[in-house]
Amino acid sequence: MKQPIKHSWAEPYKMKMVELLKMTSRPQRLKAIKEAGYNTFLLKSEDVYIDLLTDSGTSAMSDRQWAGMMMGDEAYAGSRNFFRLEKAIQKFYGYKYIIPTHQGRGAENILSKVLIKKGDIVPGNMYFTTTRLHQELAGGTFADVIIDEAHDPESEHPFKGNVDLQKLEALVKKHGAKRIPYVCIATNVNMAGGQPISIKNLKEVRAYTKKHGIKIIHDMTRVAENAYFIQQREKGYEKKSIREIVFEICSYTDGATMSAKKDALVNIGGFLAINDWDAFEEARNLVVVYEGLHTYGGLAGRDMEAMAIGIEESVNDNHIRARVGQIEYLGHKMTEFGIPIVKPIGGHGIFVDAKQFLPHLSQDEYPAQTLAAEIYIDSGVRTMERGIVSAGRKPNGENYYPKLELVRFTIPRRVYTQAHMDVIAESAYNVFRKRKSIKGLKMIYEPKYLRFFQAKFEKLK
Ligand code: PM9
Repeated sequence: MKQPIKHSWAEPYKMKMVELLKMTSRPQRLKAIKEAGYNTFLLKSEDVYIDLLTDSGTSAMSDRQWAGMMMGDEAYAGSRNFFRLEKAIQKFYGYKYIIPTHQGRGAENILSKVLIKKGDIVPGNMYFTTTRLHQELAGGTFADVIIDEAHDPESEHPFKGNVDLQKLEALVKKHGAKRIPYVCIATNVNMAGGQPISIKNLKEVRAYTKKHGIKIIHDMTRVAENAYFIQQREKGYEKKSIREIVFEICSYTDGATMSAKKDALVNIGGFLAINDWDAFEEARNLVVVYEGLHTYGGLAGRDMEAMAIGIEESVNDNHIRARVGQIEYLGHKMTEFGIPIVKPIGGHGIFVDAKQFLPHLSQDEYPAQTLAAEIYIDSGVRTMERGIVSAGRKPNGENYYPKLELVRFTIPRRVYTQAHMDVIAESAYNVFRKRKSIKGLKMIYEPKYLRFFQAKFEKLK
């Protein structure tokens, strides 16, 4: 008798409704990208075939979530959906006090204003664009304490999101623990390619920060994906459920900012969670200035209900296995075509190494921005630059030159099929074949903040 075959990662859901997509011709796409200043953020979504710009707010909600939307209690104060959300966060993540916000950066703004004083240093396991900007606007300076392997697309380290404790210790020695209000720990580090932190490393960071009276704030935007990699790769966690691992991760931290538009499967929403009463009290007061009353924080009651249900669905083992399985399928396909991607394959997308893909372009010719535009022209697949444009400028005006110059093929949750993954890989391959003839870009408009969203470019001759 032959051995049984292990079931593949097939989706634990079926389709009940579909959204029709517009197909475009190459001349139409050439015109559209030129008009968009070669910035995929400035394309009209109806000119896009497969949209891999982001996994943020692009998930397909379940029938349970849509049913929950009908149960929205739109009272200005004390909506029952807020209490449902508060309960879900306490149950699945274990944080004590909760403030809803319109999305992740709303929580980052309030947290930074509450915890950071001018001149403070905020260590983190790699920067994220909005997170670092809010830290800087509050008078702080971000310091990268991620392990060196995270900056190397070729490194196969299983936990590239880990903190280098020596880097952290050097900061504490240099500035003193009093100047470090918290360490920001992201689960499944976005800018590193969706790479996880291990429980072992997180426990070490907890022990060290506790000794020095420093808080850990958890950017838990993709915590369930991180938990999946722990389950697959970390000794002792093979038999634990995603739900248990997520809860354990949160237990080593003092609070969290969450963009619920990713792991938590909603189209809008976020929250700030904190265990310390005094910090919570101040945050609860500030939220009324920037977001709305502390029981809705910029959201409708129905949004909070969908989030409460999404949180529960996001920690389901079958869901997360299919989620990451689809990304691994695309990553293997790209690797078979010889396309250089960040290794190991991450949790929310495939990150193509534009420096290796277009080695004839200097970083000042924007290789990742160029590649994202070329992929769109080839097939109508929309991706996103994660390199020098995203990195922006230092407060003194100099450009950051990040080691990683990547194009992110971000996969929305529960949206596309395996055949879509095939088309995406084929398009990347078509562009790869003619890569030597591709010319770079020149920036012709640069906004002051988060320039990658609105910058405009022109083709170099
Ligand atoms: N991330 C993303 O596409 C959306 C905006 S930037 C293109 O990856 C982390 C780790 C994020 C994140 C957003 C935010 C901010 C915080 N932390 O977008 O404000 O990946 O909900 O969250 C985006 P909001």
